[in-house]
Amino acid sequence: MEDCLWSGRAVKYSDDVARSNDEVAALLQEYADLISITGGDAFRARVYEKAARAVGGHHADVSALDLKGLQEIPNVGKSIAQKVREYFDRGSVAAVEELRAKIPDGVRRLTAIPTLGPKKAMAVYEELGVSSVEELADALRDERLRDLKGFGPKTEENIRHGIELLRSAGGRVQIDVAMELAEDVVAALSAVPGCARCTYAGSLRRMRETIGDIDILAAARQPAPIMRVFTELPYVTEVIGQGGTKTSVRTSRGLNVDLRVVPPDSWGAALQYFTGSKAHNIRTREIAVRQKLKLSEYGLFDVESGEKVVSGTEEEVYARLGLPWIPPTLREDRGEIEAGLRDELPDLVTEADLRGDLHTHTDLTDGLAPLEEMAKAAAAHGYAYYAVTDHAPDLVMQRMTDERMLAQRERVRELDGTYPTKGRRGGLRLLHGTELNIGPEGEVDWPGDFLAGFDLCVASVHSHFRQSRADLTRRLVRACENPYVHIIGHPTTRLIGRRPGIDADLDAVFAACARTGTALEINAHPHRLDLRDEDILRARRHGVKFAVNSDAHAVPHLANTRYGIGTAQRGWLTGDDVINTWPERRLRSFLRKDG
Ligand code: DGT
Ligand code: CA
Ligand code: CA
Ligand code: ZN
Repeated sequence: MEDCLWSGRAVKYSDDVARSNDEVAALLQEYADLISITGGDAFRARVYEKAARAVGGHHADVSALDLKGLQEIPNVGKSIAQKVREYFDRGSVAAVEELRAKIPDGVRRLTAIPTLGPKKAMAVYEELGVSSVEELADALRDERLRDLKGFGPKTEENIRHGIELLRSAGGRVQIDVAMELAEDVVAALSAVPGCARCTYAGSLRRMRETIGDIDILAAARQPAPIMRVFTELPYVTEVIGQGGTKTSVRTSRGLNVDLRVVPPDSWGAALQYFTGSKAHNIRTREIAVRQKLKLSEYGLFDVESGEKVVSGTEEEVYARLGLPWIPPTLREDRGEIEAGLRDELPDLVTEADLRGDLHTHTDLTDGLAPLEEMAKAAAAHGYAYYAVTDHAPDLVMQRMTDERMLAQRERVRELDGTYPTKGRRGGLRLLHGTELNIGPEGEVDWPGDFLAGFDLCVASVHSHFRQSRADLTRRLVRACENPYVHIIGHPTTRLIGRRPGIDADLDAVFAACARTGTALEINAHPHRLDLRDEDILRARRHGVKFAVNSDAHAVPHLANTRYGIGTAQRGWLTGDDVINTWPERRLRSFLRKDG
């Protein structure tokens, strides 16, 4: 369970000791701040503060320590050790997220500045009414921060530096951060009189897992009014470049936005150009050249006459090149041109194809919402079936027991079929499942007779990420061979920008999945997107089936499946490849391993 608070930052890979320990120290310090800000127990806040300092100064890499090792650090007790493990295993800590969610939006925006903690953010918000990075920069310039208690010249310098860091964040951001901002910009510009069309292009339209900058395209006869509204959007902090039809801006969200305004009769060519990828465009341009056409950002032209070929839509552009329309998620020059020329493009899976979600949590473990709320939301989403898969006991911090699991099962059975589903006949079918932990030897939490009681078992690696390649491979293959395991959850365990995937022989794992009828998850959380697109392409060649799951820990996470579907499309998957697009009967037959 993660929200977007930190995700506006640059995403970088780094795995060194200092980095892990600093991350945890910052997290614990933040938690201490959040406890005080939200009026929690002062003693408890101090306990976390002390632990933060101890972790920050610890000599060994805390990410490599287990619960016992963590508790050997001074001032780190069991509950803190569990939070640290949770952070490395899941990428976030439920208790921290819960408190973060209680903080006003303005304060959250301010804490996007890497050097501004929640306590100081709360102070400037409450004392000065400052609720954006831009306003904070103004307050700094007007020397209004000086009068606040606890704000010295050193603090000012830190904040100034933090704002610079945020603005210059040259790195890439996660797709959800970019998507939220892009949808906002598109909505604002579409409302401008004279704007005939507006959409986002670039890597975001191709649904890449991280986004360098946002490319917005608008069609209008008069660019000026659209440009003006664009530069005046509240989160635009600086105009970097401006020409007649192009404007580039920095935003307070940690990424830049490029806007192009083109005449309506060039829309198709411009959209095709700015969607990319560059590699795909090079191929389409070559095809154009062979047909005595010139394809550029300005449109499609006849080379001999120099005349513009009307290209109102992308379909027209592709048709002119002798190609069917190619879905943006395929435009990476990974064979889509050849497949298009042969008219063999895959019939890609879409969000509308999904009939259910097969990996979700409730507040019985680390989810935020009770079973009833999650199920109700799933029904409202239009799903036909929905699997509840809370954590199994080996993830000790989740305190699962047989009794609690069986009590949940009873409740799931009572609720099965009772939630009317939007646009479908019959109520939402609930499956009772669990997310098992794949142990260091490939073993899972429960013996077969207990596992047999579940409708569905997801099995995931949550620990011992640094075993040898041979061990990690054997571990995953064993999990596949377990007759009660149906889906391997977030198969590589990577966290985008934070933790690389485990070093296993994926081809061996994919072969085992195909052989045993075990599906691979495409975990749709934007921090994970695991499997990633390239691995999906490989797995598909082995004949593996997939499940696009939200791994939701709260109701809003159910909607993350859009990113999972984007990733599945980038892996060329069709509905037939994805088990949770199948009718319930076919799914149940797969789960019984009927073949
Ligand atoms: P990003 O921003 O790094 O996530 O990736 P893109 O693909 O959005 O790249 P960006 O923003 O530099 O450019 C947007 C699109 O514009 C790109 O996908 C294709 C097109 N484009 C940009 N520069 C070139 C170029 O030099 N040649 C060609 N053929 N196309 C280009
Ligand atoms: Ca871009
Ligand atoms: Ca760009
Ligand atoms: Zn999960």
